[in-house]
Amino acid sequence: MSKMRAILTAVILSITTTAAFAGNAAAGSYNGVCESSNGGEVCLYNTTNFTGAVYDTLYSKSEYTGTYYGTNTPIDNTVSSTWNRDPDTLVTFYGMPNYTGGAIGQAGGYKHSWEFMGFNNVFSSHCFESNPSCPN
Ligand SMILES: [Ca+2]
Ligand SMILES: [Ca+2]
Repeated sequence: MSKMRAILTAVILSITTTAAFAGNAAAGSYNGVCESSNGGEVCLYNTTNFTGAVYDTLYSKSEYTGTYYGTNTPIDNTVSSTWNRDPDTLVTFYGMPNYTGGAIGQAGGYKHSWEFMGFNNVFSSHCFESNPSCPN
């Protein structure tokens, strides 16, 4: 009985530790840092080489209404490179809001510069394939 109690205590301690890490203020969506924690972010840059201002998010985004972190520059139709830091989830970018228009996928973990691929300054939404509201 006392052994079972020890095991339960260990499990509870483990959960508490995990919650403390999840609440770490240094990591998170839209903090200006492209991170792989919490499942991995997708990061949008308005430069072609993954530098400068970034829009980093853990989530699908049906309309590009935001601005690059710390700037007044809208992300809509200004994205030139992207980095999918979710290692195992495809993200699809769309030329129009609500996951419509021309579409191109980016596999987990990859970086792409869209300048030479005909998708420069066109993206207006993106969707992680794990999101049930994504098309197909
Ligand atoms: Ca981040
Ligand atoms: Ca667009």
